[in-house]
Amino acid sequence: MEPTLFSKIIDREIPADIVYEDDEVLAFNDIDPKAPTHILIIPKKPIATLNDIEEGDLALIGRLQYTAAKLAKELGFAEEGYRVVMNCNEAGGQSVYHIHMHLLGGRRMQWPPG
Ligand code: D5M
Repeated sequence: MEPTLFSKIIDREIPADIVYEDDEVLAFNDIDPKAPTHILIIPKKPIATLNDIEEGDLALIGRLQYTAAKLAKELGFAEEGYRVVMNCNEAGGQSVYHIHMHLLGGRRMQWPPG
């Protein structure tokens, strides 16, 4: 897989506003926030799209969701509510081909999304 913007953030080749990191996961503020809190949670393992997840990645994907809930609790909007979104491929709105979970909080969300 070609290095993406997000692998460069993992490798500290380009800066990001990192809010959480462990051995497997990195979370940083989205550069173009769509809510008062908009964090991207990514695996350090490069996986291009949701379609490329393998059975061996299942715990890692769970860790992304676990991290989202943990951050929502720490930031104080877990009870009020929040949204997580993962876009897949062009029609799904994916622009960076390293899977990422958007954590959006701090405002009331609309449904359906655009
Ligand atoms: O989401 C890709 C997201 O990545 C989009 O919300 C903008 C964000 N982005 C792009 N470049 C950066 C940098 N350098 N730092 C932080 N956030 C960034 P997608 O679901 O692929 O459309």
